[in-house]
Amino acid sequence: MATVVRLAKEIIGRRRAMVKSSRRNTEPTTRRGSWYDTHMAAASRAIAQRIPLVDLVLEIRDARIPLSSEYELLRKFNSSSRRIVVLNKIDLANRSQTKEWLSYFEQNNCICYGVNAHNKDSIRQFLNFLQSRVRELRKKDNSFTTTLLLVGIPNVGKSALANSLHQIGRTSAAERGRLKHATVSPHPGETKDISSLKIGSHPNIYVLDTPGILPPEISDDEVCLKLALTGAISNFFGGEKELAQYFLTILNLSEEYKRWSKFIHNENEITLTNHESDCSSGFEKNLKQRRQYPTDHTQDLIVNDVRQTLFEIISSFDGNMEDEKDLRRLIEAETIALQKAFKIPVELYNEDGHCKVAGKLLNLYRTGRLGHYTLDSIT
Ligand SMILES: Nc1nc2c(ncn2[C@@H]2O[C@H](COP(=O)(O)OP(=O)(O)OP(=O)(O)O)[C@@H](O)[C@H]2O)c(=O)[nH]1
Ligand SMILES: [Mg+2]
Repeated sequence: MATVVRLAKEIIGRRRAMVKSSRRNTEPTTRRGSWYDTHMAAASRAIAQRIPLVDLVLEIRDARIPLSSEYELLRKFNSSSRRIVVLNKIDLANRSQTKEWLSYFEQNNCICYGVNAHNKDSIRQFLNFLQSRVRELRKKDNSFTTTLLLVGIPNVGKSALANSLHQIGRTSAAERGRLKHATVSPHPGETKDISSLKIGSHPNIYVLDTPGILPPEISDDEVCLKLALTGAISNFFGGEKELAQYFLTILNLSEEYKRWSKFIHNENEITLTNHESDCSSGFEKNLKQRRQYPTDHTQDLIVNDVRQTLFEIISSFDGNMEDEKDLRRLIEAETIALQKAFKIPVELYNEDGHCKVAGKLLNLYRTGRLGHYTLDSIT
């Protein structure tokens, strides 16, 4: 982990120097985020006013960065029984590290729950958990309606969670026709207003989906990198190339790539691209379905080529991973080789090609097709 941190700092340092010189030193480089606009400031005030009025506050965090995705507005909120930390996107995080994080929060007297907003079973269980919390609350107070406030930094999946809870939780036939929909997007900053969705009847339970909020300034550069890599910040002062280098550092130092050895020589076989693929019967079902309904596998083949390329380069690497110079050499070799795997036209095999590789690599990482990494570690 120390190597990741050192290399991350070096990547940021290089980028800062570049940005500074391109501005001819007229503007200081700053960590003040261009993400914090008047919209976010207004939303932040509106949410702060709601916090004391609701029954429960669900702080949605990204399971890949359980600490770095902390919601600053809640730091001063000390009602531990009214606050639940929800680690969303568990399908993208390292499974055993998620377990460790959940027990870490519990040990620190924080109610915590891990969920995947795209998985119906996970949402059903989460809904049961929320209903039992609501029943606890109602023992003390008999009001008919319970309101849960979903808060979090941008892009952690608040709207996706609100939609899934709404779809599964609204129960009566009359309500089925009135399905609401919060807009979900891979880009941060999609939700602009607070909206209410019903997720349960008898007693009535509502969730309030809110815009994502980040602090105006983030002093820790590595936190900035993690937020940008996971998609919470889009206009990060570093570019995609730096982010991709950061991701490759993490990938090179993890064991994840070793799992790809078993797929590399079966080019005629249908490849694995999703999280279930690693071990479960879900994969076999998936495979049967794919065999029954042949589709365009171009994307799958590219993912397989990318895995194969990375596997071959890392496993034949003769340098020392703990040495930054060696690691940089490895990343350079990977970037060059990935141009072919990503089918980038040969005439772009230069800086342009490297930028394209970076964009495509980040996309694969963010959709979980290059493994499952938890970027924060418990110290
Ligand atoms: N793999 C995975 N993707 C998810 C999950 N939840 C949400 N997403 C994806 O993450 C992206 C962001 O989801 P949103 O629900 O728009 O996030 P948000 O927190 O509402 O974002 P803002 O409105 O910008 O604050 C979308 O591409 C979702 O499809 C999850 O549990 N797993
Ligand atoms: Mg949203």
